[in-house]
Order: sequence, then structure tokens, then C-alpha cells
Amino acid sequence: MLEPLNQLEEEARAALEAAADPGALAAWRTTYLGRRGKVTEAVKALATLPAAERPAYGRRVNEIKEALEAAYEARAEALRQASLAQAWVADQVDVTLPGRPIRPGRLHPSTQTLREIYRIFAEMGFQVYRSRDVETDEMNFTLLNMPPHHPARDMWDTFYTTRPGVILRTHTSPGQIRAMRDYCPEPIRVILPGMCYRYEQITARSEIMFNQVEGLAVGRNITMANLKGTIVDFARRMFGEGRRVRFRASHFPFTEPSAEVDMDCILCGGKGCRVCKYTGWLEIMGSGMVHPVVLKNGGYDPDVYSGFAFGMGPERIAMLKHGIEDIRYFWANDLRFLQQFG
Ligand code: 2U9
Repeated sequence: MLEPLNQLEEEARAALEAAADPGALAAWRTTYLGRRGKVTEAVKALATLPAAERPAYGRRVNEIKEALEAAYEARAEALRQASLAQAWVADQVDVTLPGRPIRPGRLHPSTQTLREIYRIFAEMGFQVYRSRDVETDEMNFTLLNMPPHHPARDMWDTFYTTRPGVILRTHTSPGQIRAMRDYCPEPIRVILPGMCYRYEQITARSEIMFNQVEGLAVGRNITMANLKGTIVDFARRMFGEGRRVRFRASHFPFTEPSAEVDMDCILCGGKGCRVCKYTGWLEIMGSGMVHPVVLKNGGYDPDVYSGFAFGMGPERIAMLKHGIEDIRYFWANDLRFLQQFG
């Protein structure tokens, strides 16, 4: 009577040994221990036996059921361990290999140059004043001494918006009017950095968008000597001690007198080369004493106050400093260019 049970156990154990993966193991469980499994059926058969045989049969079938459940758990654990061991061998990590370095990001060359300019002017007491990119025609031109239809406006090819009188600033100068109106009647020492926009053909020397940094000092008794001292000091801190600087008479509608600022060529030291076009000089910025009309537009009485201003292009400064030949590299997003800085 117990022999079929013994055979069932033997068969189940052999089948369990043969189950070598989780799928086979699950199938084994269904076949033997599932709701309609062979062992479960054997348990149910108890009810059909004569009363005298039931105790011995019951003991044995329960024994087998518990033994097979334990054997199943053991087999499942063994398979889990085997698969872990296999994965361990397959995916072994060699902790002695050198790590793969993560390349740190870096600041855009324009940002680096801008920050150097901020640092130098901060040491001279100039604060950074930020202003809007979208401006009014009035701020960008009229209040800078260029009324509508004045031919001086031709120097700036402008992006207009669909809203009358609203444009993209062609220089950071409208911010200077805003700074003056903010600070008046206090003295001012500010620099104005930011993007400017011009509707021009893009070439190696000109872009439709570029940074500008303008500076402005307003107060009583500010003279051209202050302008010259500040700019010569800036040139030497930016490009090296001993730099020679010259001021060349020029014209801007918003300054009078006005001057272009040249520095001795950093490549040839003034002897003449391709970079300075054999003149020995490099133009680094424009400058001048703030025009009385412009001072008045900012709220300052030109009979009491005076001021100086200057403007430079940080991309141009970076090009001179690093020998970059084409301004289009700055916004082309080519990592081969960008990764060379910093
Ligand atoms: C106010 C008063 C004075 C700002 C100035 C320049 C000269 C100048 C150019 C250099 C190269 C711009 O980056 S660039 O294209 N700038 O030459 N800018 S004086 O004078 C001002 C501006 C605003 C109220």
C-alpha cells in the first residue's frame, strides 16, 4: 500500500535533481506540489482508503509532502546561488583597473574673458550693472544723441521687432541711460556686460550677436585724465604689465571728445606683423567723455557733473589674447574649439 508512495517520492526527487533552471523548477512544483499535482492527489486519495490503512498512509504521505517541499526550497536556493556565482564570474570587476576619468565641464571662453574683465574693474571700484536685451528705439538711439533719421544711426544695422519702437539693443549703451537714471544724483562707477545684436553679414570679424562691455563713470570733476588712467591700467592688468597704450581721436555720437584705444601688438611687441597689419598697434576699445546732452538725458546737470565711458568687445579681447582667428568659432558649439580654454 505504501509502495506507490515510495515510488512517487523517488520519481519526484529524480525530477527535482533534473530541474536545472527556474522555469523547470516552477514546472516541477506544479507537477508534484500544485493544486492538481501528483503529491496533492496522493493526499486526497487518503479519503478513499479503508479506515485501517489511513493512519500509516496518512503519516507517510505527509512525510513525503514535507520532505519534497523542503527539497524544493533547497533546490531553488542552490539554483539561485549557482546563477549568482555564474554572474559573478561573467561580470567580474577588476578593481585594480584605473577609473575612466569624467571630463569636467568648463566655462565658455567669452564667460572666462567677461569674468576677468569684471575682476579687474571690480578692483577699481566698478560694479556690474545688467540691463535688458530688448530695448526701445528711444533708449538705444534717441537718448544717446541720435534722434530719428539722424545719419549716425546708419552705423548700427538693427533688428526690429513687430512692435513699433521696440528693437534688440545694438550696444549696451541704453543700459547706461538706465544706470544714470537709477543712480542720479549719486556718482556712478559701473560696467555693463551683455549680448548685443546687429543685422549684419556674419564673417570672420563680425557676428550678428556678440558680447559687449561698456563702462561708465559719472561724478564731479571727472576728467579725461581719469579715463586714460583707468583704461591704461585695465590694458596692463588684462594683457600684462608694461603694455603701451595710445589714444587716437575719433567720433561717437554719445561722447565728446572721443578716442579709439590702441595697445602695442601683443604678438610682435610693436615691430609689425600680420595680426596688427604691420602697424604695431591693436585696437582694443572705444572711449570718450560723456556728451553733455547724454548726461542730461540721464538726469545729471552737465554744468556740475562730467563722466567718461568706454566700450569693448570681449570676444575681440579673447581673440587677441588667445590668437583666435575667426569670431564664428564662439557660437558654433564645436567642442574642439571650446575645450581648448580653461
Ligand atoms: C552712454 C554714454 C557713453 C560708450 C562707448 C564706445 C566708445 C565704443 C565699441 C567698441 C567696440 C563697441 O564692442 S564694440 O563694438 N564701443 O567704441 N562705447 S564710448 O559710451 C557711452 C555709452 C552710453 C550713456
